[in-house]
Amino acid sequence: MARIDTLLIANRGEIARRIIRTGRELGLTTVAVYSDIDADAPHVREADRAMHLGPASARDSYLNIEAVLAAARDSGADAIHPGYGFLSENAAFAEACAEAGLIFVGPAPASIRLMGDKAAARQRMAEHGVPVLPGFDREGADDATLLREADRVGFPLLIKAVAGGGGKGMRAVQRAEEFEEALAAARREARNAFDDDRVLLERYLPTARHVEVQVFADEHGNAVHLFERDCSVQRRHQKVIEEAPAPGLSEQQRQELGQAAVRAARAIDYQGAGTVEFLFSPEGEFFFMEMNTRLQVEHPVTELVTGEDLVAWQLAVAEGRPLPKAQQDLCLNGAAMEVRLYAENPYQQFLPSSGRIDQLRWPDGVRVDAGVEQGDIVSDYYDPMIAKLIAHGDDRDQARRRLARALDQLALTGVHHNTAFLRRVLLDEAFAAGELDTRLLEHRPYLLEPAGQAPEPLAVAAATLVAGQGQAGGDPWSGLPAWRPLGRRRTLVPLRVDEHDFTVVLDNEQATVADRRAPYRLRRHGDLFELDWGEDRLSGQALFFDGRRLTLFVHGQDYRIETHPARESEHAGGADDFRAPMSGTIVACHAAPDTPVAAGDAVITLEAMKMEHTLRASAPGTVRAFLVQAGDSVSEGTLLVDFETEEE
Ligand code: MV4
Repeated sequence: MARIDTLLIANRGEIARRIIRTGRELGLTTVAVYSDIDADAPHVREADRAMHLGPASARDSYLNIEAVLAAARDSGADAIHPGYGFLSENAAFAEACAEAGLIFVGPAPASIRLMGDKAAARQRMAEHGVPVLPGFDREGADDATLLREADRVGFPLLIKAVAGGGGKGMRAVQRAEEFEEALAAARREARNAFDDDRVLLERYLPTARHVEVQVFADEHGNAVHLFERDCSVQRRHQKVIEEAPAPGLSEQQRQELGQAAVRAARAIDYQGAGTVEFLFSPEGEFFFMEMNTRLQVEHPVTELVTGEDLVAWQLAVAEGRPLPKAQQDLCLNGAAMEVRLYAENPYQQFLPSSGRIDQLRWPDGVRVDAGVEQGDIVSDYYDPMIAKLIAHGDDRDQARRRLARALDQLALTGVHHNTAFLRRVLLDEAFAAGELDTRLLEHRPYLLEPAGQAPEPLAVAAATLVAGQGQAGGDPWSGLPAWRPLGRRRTLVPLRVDEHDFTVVLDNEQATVADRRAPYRLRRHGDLFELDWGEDRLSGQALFFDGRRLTLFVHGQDYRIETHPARESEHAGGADDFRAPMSGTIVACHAAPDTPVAAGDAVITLEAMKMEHTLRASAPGTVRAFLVQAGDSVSEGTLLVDFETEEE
């Protein structure tokens, strides 16, 4: 039995931190590696030691086998954990580790190689009674043979790259007439992507779920599964939400799936952590898709429902110890759900967004596996995942609601992110009902579209927060100019929410904005707030005061609120004639609404410091509405009149 004292983590970001955490708990010395731009990255700060690899580009650093092995040698590491991505499924790297006398925390090179060949994997599975879809996977078939076999397999079918995986180099073919052209395209794509143009054919299952099973095996002949995860919600083969257990499976289906996955692991003499992916049909049949020979991004949902530490399991297997538990000692507890928070721009086809994380506050009540903290950089060299948020609950709906609530309590600025999108999916009716399939997002394109929050409730929330400032000590918003009522019934708060100007009138527990007047109630706990305004309910965070700026985080989106819009702004025409020049009380409104007013006409009068000030139109126009009435107290800068100047 080998012993691991010093563990080098050949990765970065959240997964490096995740592995360091368990390494530390187990009393190991942890060694991080880093590229030029990661010298101050969180995983480097947290490891016991850190070794420099090379330039920022992954090829020169985290993918550089020689550099990683040199770092292991120089740091005295006896094992390397590859995490996911980078070198984790590189058989040559696993081999090089063995040759250098290092333990590779993962399966044997032969297992990685076999599962990397999708045709060989399919054949091996079929031989061992793991269900596969009808297909054709014989080595070295020419195009004429493939065309003949396509007819036998039947349409629609998929052409898959043998060297592919994760959806790369995949082509659906609906009819025989389209086959030859699709084959040529698939081969071209595969040659470009993998330098290998071999393909296989498989009957296409158009509506199916992605259900995968976590398996573990050791060198003593033990193999178990840790139940399944449903990862059906994907966007362009990128997983968006993962959960365990898969909703709607019967106990019998769950057992059959688990047993098939264990058969798959045994079929290739597997060791360590693996994931067997299945397509799960609406009829409840399942078919082998592929096997991932690494710890997966979504492993935390399995950890939350089993209570096991999968990294600790991996290290046990790597040391040659038996699996920590037998199948009958493993059980499911409740449900867990994970979302992947990405630095990407929903306004630009979800392109990666890079930059410094200016402001960041993680929510309570969920597990957060994050790659960055406030002040850290999301660079465009690596995967733009910021964090995974994982909720546990007694059942699926509780986990789902906890996760949605956590997204409401997340605060993040500096990069674009997909929080609002994730929240919309979590709250989607079909998703909430557990009606999962891999085309859920395709069928609901509106979930992908950025939907701006209706600004009126936001304005009310901002105004009440601002008006209520000073009620509790040590508020983050105590630096704001005060908008308290000056001894009278009404308070007016001028605001700019993004590009929109509002004046919110608060009186007698009623808030008025635009033409809507409704009772409001605001509750606050620290930075969190919850507003009821008529039928609307809005909850979020109010944060980060910067002079006159308030940032509200509502429903995953951040809104900049200026609480005292500057006079010299681009605000339309003569309206700025009618801001209160100083704090005071309205005495009279002179002009009639919707009636023309000439330049120089008196429009409104206020009293301040025992003097009356009459505000006049500087140009001809029309009073659209008075935003105040006689007797109101107003503070300096308050917009008093909605005034429209005449077109020139
Ligand atoms: C399929 C399939 C339907 N029928 N195979 C996508 C990734 C790769 N692992 C294989 N994939 C698929 N293989 C057959 N015979 C549908 C997909 C698929 C998919 C699978 C899981 C999650 C999302 C998906 C999105 C599109 C296609």
